[in-house]
Amino acid sequence: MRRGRLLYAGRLVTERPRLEQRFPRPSVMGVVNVTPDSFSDGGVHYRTEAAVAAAWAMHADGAAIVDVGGESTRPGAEGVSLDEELRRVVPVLEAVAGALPVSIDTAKAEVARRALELGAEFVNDVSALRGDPTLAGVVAESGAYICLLHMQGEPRTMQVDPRYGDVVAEVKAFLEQRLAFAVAEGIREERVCLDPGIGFGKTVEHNLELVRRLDELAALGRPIVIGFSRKRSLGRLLGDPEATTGPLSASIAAAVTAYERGATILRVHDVKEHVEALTFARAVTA
Ligand code: HH2
Repeated sequence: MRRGRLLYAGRLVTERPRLEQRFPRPSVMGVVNVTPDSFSDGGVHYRTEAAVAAAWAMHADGAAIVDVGGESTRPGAEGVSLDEELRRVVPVLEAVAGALPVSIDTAKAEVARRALELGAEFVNDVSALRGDPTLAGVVAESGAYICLLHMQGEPRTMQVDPRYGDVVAEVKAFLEQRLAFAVAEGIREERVCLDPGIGFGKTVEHNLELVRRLDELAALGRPIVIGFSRKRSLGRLLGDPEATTGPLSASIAAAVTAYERGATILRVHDVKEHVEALTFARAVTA
């Protein structure tokens, strides 16, 4: 094998740059939920053709990567079976992975393995390697990038009554521990990014505090991912106590604010508008 290259799934894969080189600040991750029940889009990308078209459109609009997922993690969601998750995402991955930059949003090793074989380069794991004991090995072997996300509880119950002493200190300690676990499992630290998990077992105030003190999480030395797009905290902050989503305007403000406090990757549904807003923010701060 030539120096600087590695073999995965029978193919030579050029060694990847550090995550922060591959995804400079700010980079936009476009969300493609191949689900009938996601909180944010009501299933508009559930059909393969719709998901593929959305992925290409997000790429054209400036997304650095598109995040394809087949299982909703919205509050109250039940998990889906391996077969069902594969049935949803594989046709989409066959059409786009390798042709444009793709992340797979999964906690299942088998889904990640199939996605990486098809050309995905990034695993977005909301379980932070706590869900499937074989996922870390799949990521390590493939050399993929990975996002580790903080969640209190599990999607079915996480929004029932989330509590913390100091939310930032607890999320930081968790992410530091999961980063150490990933590295101990053979994943290179330079391929890992961290996500405080906006809305994953957090109140509105917890989510705001995490963005307010994002510099403390950035001090862990790894790029930070923020996914505030369309989340219910935005709608609730704006005065609807029953909101299950939030508007685009507040989503953009959240992304720009997070970027200014150190976020690297912004995970969003409305790529064009976020790319435009972040281009301005970057021009001012760069
Ligand atoms: N949020 C959701 C799903 N995956 N991944 C990361 N890294 N960060 C996030 O904040 C995040 C995530 C939930 O949003 P969405 O995918 O739009 O909804 P659903 O889980 O209902 O499909």
